[in-house]
Amino acid sequence: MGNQLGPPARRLANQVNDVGESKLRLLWAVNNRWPDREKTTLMPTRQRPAAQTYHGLREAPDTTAVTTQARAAFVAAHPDLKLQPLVVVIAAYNEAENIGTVLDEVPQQIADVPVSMLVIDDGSTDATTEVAERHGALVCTLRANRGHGVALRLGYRIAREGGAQYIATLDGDGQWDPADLPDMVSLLEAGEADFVIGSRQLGQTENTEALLRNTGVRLFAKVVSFLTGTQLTDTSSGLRLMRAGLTGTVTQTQPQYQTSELLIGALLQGYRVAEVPTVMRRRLSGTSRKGHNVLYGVRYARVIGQTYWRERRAARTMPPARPAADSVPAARPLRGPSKP
Ligand SMILES: Nc1nc2c(ncn2[C@@H]2O[C@H](COP(=O)(O)OP(=O)(O)OP(=O)(O)O)[C@@H](O)[C@H]2O)c(=O)[nH]1
Ligand SMILES: [Mg+2]
Repeated sequence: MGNQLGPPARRLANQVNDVGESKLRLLWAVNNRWPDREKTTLMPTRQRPAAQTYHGLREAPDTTAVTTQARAAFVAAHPDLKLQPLVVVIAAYNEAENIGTVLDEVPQQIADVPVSMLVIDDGSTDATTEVAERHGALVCTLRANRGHGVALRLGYRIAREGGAQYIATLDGDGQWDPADLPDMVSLLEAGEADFVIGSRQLGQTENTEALLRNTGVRLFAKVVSFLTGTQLTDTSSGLRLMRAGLTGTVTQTQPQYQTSELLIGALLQGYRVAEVPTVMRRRLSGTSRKGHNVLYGVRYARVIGQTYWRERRAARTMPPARPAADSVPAARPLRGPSKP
């Protein structure tokens, strides 16, 4: 298959590295399918770390191998790990300049609940892992970038296995403020919700010039509200808090566009979702690792549609996943307290 590529594609393939893995990925991107390893002739490569952001709507075929290896290395480095009841999971990709400040903002206790910090470094080519470790986080490092969703799922799994009761997510660039977490924890502690989202629509965003993104946030919130019957204002917030078990029962397959998949799945499985106002800040430094353009919006919309149909079908045939012991009414629109 490699021999069928034209000179420009071959030149490009030569620039990619990671001992063949990235080259396979590039061939896959060019041909829109994963090449047969046996039949692929790989050109000699320069040894450089992988540096591509993964944007596929399906996991790359080697994702399980990459995450299994990362988890095994993490477990070997931290045998008998016992995490605190609240684990803050941060998936980071090339955030060495920001991750230290983000971690420094996370308190050791949130609403009296002790906190562990877990960073999943998704194949960064900078010093994200080293900086995160210096700032007190446990770090699990993937050898190649396999997507925000993949990294978070690995983080959720490690958190659950370490005994977490609640899992919070933040981004690695400082846009979400952990100062909002105490209100969110209180809602879970009071048994009023299973999943709490920090909403920039109920609060505000400092990225007022990002018209396309802000319009998308409003539009997708309306679409998901309509589909799920739950009034939502922000479906793509990176500031979230949930019961740890929820992350194990909601189906998640998206490598990159993971927020709406988790949210729609949770709602259709009967989990109660609440929103609290938050301020979305500007990135501490650098530019978006994902990019914001029409294509991003189209992919996001596709994930909403696919997830909705999949979960609706599943909801018809399976009982709700939310544990019956949580003896509070099933999903209903809920809002957290407004900030003064
Ligand atoms: N694991 C993983 N994380 C990613 C990837 N791309 C981005 N991230 C992380 O996901 C978070 C959000 O990504 P951003 O690039 O900041 O996207 P954004 O917040 O929508 O865009 P900006 O507002 O421009 O920052 C950050 O913590 C990134 O480091 C990726 O491919 N894998
Ligand atoms: Mg960001």
